[in-house]
Amino acid sequence: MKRAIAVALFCASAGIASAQTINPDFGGCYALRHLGQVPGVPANYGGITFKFDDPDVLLIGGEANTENAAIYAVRVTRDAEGAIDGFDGDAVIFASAPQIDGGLAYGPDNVLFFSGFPTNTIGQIKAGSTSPDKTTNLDSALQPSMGALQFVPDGFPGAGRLKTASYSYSEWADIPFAPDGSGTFNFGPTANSLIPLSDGVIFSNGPEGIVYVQPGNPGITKYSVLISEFGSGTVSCYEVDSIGDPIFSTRRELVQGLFGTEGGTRDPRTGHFLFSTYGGGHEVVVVTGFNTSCRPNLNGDCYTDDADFVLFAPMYNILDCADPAMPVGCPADLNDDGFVDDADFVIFVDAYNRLICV
Ligand SMILES: [Ca+2]
Ligand SMILES: [Ca+2]
Ligand SMILES: [Ca+2]
Repeated sequence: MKRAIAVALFCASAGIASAQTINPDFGGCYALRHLGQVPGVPANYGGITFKFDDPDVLLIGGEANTENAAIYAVRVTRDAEGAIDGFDGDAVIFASAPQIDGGLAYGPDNVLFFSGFPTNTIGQIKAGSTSPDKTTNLDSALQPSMGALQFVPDGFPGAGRLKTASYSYSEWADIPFAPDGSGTFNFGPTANSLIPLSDGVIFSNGPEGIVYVQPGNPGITKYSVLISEFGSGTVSCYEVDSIGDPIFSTRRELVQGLFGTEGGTRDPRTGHFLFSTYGGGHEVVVVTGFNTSCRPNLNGDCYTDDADFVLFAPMYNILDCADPAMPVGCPADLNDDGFVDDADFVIFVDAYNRLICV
């Protein structure tokens, strides 16, 4: 078992954090693991994701924001606990992706979507294609330029919706989309929602990567989204609303002191969070300590233990999620059937017996 070391960083009030740290307010369960540069991928790095049919192949943008940009594929290596610890050989070109920025994600039918900067475009690459099958400008829906994009994963509020964010305006958008009959998709013309990701200062946070994280992860008790923020040199965590949009007032910085925070994704095997950096060291960083599913960890610390049972038991006694006495969100309804009963207790006990959520 590896434990994160909570590093207290003290810096002058007017100074800039010079080291990369995990915010200890998240419980001390997370740790940074620097994988370094990806062999064979030219700087600067853009978005990252895992190949839809191989959880050990990482896709990453190279020569980001240029006409020559491409998506590269590289196989990852893992330690004895299954956590990613490096790369196996040189990356190879997977597909061209002109202007690729921080957004790279699979959508319906395993079409690979990427954001383009400063063109404010979404490119779409069908499975098997080695160049974009379609590129669409989104100026009518979103202030130029993206930035980021992501689809809300299954099981989250707003599952299946497409989210983007303007880097230049630090503004988040929910974008409508529909099949175009050719295996790709049409967008817009206007956003379903527009959410400022700054407190009024244009170019402040600079969103680049979007990654959803579920409750039960340390320090996270509600459905949330991590945003790689280039402008502020952070990865920040926001609770999300009923359609998966971030609630700005809940912003908390998870990783601080970064330079060039770019795309983000999660390891399909472990749930660990990975992000790339653009410029500076241009590298890939893993944040260990996330899990794929640990909702019985009701208090959001590192373990499922007696402290969680103390929260579970009264909800089990209330039983009905519709009962006014039930805590908001009925968090102990672990199978989402509207009741906290023996079926949930079985799920709870399994996690309790394992103690550590991995
Ligand atoms: Ca960028
Ligand atoms: Ca706990
Ligand atoms: Ca239940």
